[in-house]
Amino acid sequence: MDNKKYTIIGIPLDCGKTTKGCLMGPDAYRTAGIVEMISGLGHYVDDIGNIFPDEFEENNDKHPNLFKLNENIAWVRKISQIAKDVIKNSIPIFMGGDHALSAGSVSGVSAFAKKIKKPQFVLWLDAHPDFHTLQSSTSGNLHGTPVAYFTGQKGFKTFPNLEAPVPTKNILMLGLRSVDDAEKNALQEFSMSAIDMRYIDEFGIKKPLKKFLNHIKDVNGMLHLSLDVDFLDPISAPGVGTTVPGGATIREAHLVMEMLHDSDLLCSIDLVELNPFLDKKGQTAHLMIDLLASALGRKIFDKSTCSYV
Ligand SMILES: [Mn+2]
Repeated sequence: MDNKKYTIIGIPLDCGKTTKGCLMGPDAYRTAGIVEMISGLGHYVDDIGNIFPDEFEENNDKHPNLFKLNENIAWVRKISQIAKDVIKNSIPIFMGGDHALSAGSVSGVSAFAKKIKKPQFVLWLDAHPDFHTLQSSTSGNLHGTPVAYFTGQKGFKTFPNLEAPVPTKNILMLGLRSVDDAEKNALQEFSMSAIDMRYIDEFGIKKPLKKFLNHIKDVNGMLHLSLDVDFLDPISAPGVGTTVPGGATIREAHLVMEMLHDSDLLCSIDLVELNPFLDKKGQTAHLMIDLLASALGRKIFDKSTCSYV
């Protein structure tokens, strides 16, 4: 097995929505043993601790309908800077924090991909597409907007300048089951590969992912994984503020992670939306770490032990 170098970045960002608790995410992952898991698989791991944004103006009078806009912008700037730096010589794991952080992580890693002349791809595992613009968002919660930002949609003038927008055709979304009308129209307009649970029920999760991974390999691309807790069914993953019934099963999620490991394409990872305040005795934190372990090379068997297969 190839040993890799991972850098863990704690991002206690909790301003992408009004429900509080994601700020405890990084410490919950540490408590559940994320560092020990990664080193136990034979990898090198460096936990650089939690990061925080530079100073920002709290006053948000110009956009009162957007929740904590200035704080979100300050976070995106900081996360993007750190992402650009860390990805130079390791695989960053952005430990959230809510999904607003991906505006920073993805914009940072895609700027690096552009610099080394590789196409950036994103696998978005989520119940929601998070493809709202600042204008289309009715909730005003910015954790519903990162995909629109990092794909270069209009209306993010107040945000940090985007160095390398990710083309919408380079994104695969899996697990969708809560999409509002504005997002439905936008996904269709941009021909986004957005796979909902109905598709997964009928045809399985393997086929679209395999096709996506083969394509990334063909064009020598870089792959960012963004794993939202609410991709999973809330029965197995209750520790999130945006539960939607009917999500991916534990086995479906592990299959995705094992396929990601087999592809050897992962360059950066977000673990987002864990809310330990809503979790049940660490169940969700442990599940997220088990899934990460599969993506990093943990296997049930190294080889088949049965002569009948
Ligand atoms: Mn999300």
